[in-house]
Amino acid sequence: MAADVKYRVLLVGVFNELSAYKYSFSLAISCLKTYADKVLGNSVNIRNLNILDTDEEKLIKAIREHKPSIIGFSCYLWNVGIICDFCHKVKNLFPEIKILLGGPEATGRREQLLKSCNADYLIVGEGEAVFVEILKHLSDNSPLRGIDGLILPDYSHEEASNVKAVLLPLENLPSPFSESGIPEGMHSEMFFPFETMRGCPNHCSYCLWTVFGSKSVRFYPLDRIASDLEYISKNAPKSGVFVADSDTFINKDRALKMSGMFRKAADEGQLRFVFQTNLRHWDESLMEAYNHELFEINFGINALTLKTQKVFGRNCSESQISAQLAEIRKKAPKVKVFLHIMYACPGESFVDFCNSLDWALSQPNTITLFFHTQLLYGTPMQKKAKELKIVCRNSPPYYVISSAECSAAEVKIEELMLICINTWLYDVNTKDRFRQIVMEEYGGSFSRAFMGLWKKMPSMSKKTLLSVYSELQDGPVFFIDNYVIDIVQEFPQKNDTQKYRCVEKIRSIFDF
Ligand code: B12
Ligand code: SF4
Repeated sequence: MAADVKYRVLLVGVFNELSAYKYSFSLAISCLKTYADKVLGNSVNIRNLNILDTDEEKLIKAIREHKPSIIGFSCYLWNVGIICDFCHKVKNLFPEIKILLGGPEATGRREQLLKSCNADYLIVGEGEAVFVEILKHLSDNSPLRGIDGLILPDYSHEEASNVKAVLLPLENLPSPFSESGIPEGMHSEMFFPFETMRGCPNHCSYCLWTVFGSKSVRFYPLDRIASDLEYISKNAPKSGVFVADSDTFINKDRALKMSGMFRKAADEGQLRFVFQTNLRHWDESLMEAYNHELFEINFGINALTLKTQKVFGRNCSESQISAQLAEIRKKAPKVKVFLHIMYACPGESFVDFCNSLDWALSQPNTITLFFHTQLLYGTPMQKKAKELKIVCRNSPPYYVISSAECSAAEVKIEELMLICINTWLYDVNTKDRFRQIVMEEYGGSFSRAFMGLWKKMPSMSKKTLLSVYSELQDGPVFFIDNYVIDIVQEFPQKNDTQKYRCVEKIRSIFDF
């Protein structure tokens, strides 16, 4: 590539609004820009744009200002619908601009997404190496067909299915934080995804990582992690850092070494860390090392029903889980413990769901987040959907509508239950009274309490609840999951009008 050629690229990260994570930042596009800048130097001019899904005007303004030859969109479940709309608008307004897609939805949907967005290029899996390769080829005017990791619109289904991700050693990747700088305006109380590793050795059937081509686990050097954490704590204090690893604690020695780095950043920069992990990896030494009030640990329980665990590719009994959790509560009392449980899962009946819910809500000092099971494109579970008799929405977020064990009507009751129980349990106006009713009238069973209250509910209240349900269903993608997440983490504020309105209505029917 000639040194004076400026290939202009606009990379776009698109978010929807979660009250818990208001100001977000796309780690994906930062990694891409930092790597391409390092390899291609001044021969490219890449601008990154982080926008909300409502910010179409900002996007158009940035295109007019930056005049890119290529726009790259980072596609996830939460934004792929709006990105498709953006792509069609861009093609209408600026037909000369080429569109590049990447991210988990691009990896899962491949040629089908490329076509529905009318885009020009799509990258499978990790993007750094392929992105640079495309830019090099475009600048040299050499043909793109055959570049590893790339799909073009004229690829057949078979050709697209055979495209494999290209993985680089992590030591070769420059840091999007300490070597690139945090984007302007993101210098305090931000929310940053942060990696200490890539890949996952497990193969949970619902997860895209199994097809990401990254089963081999690769780690970033420890000194880079230390300098990045120091950089964030100095330059964006009081921020939330979401550690985006498959499981930070998979390698115990490393996790123990990193604990001091995380603690230092939490103490000096008041950074709040969110980790994701499997309970199995936790022993006494880890519990003690990570016992810090600014650490939040998300334990992926996913399912208690053994039949479901089998479908997921997991195997851990309820008693093992309870015992391990009790140990963590004892040895790491300062950490905030979140349990992640999926509902509407294959293998789980309505009764199993109720049992899981009651188990989860009886765990002391924990918060449980329930996620609607989704059949992500490209995952083993999606491929086996027919065999498992799962019916799901065919557009994002691909929620399971019914399974062999649970009818659509039962899944709907599960959602109504989650909306009501979470609102009544976390709203200051209802929580004490609701708990008292559960304990005194329903022997501590939240699910039986809901079913009892639902039976007695006047028809006007039922109507109100069903109207909130359909408002949440028809709202932006994931609204029910997002509603519940926001409620348990940071109650929606008055200015968050739609969610707040829903909360008010659910609160009002509690007094029927
Ligand atoms: C951080 C994170 C979040 C944050 C998002 C905030 C944020 N600012 O990013 C939070 C906690 C809010 C979140 C929520 C959810 N998340 Co999430 N999350 C992640 C996580 C852990 C890290 C993402 C990340 O930054 N990775 C690091 C970067 C470097 O990797 P990457 O994103 O894959 O990007 C690389 C490639 O994909 C590619 N690439 C990406 N974009 C582009 C663009 C171009 C142009 C190119 C060329 C290449 C390219 O190159 C990048 C560099 O190699 C991933 C799992 C994971 N570790 O990736 C799940 C993941 C993205 N989340 C997922 C899901 C399902 C959810 C939820 C829907 C869960 C739920 N049921 O509620 C919610 C949705 C919330 C909402 N907004 O509505 C799925 C998405 C699946 C999909 N098909 O999109 C993932 C992949 C987890 C999984 N195991 O399946 N999540
Ligand atoms: S769900 Fe977690 S443990 Fe399972 S394959 Fe995905 S990243 Fe790995």
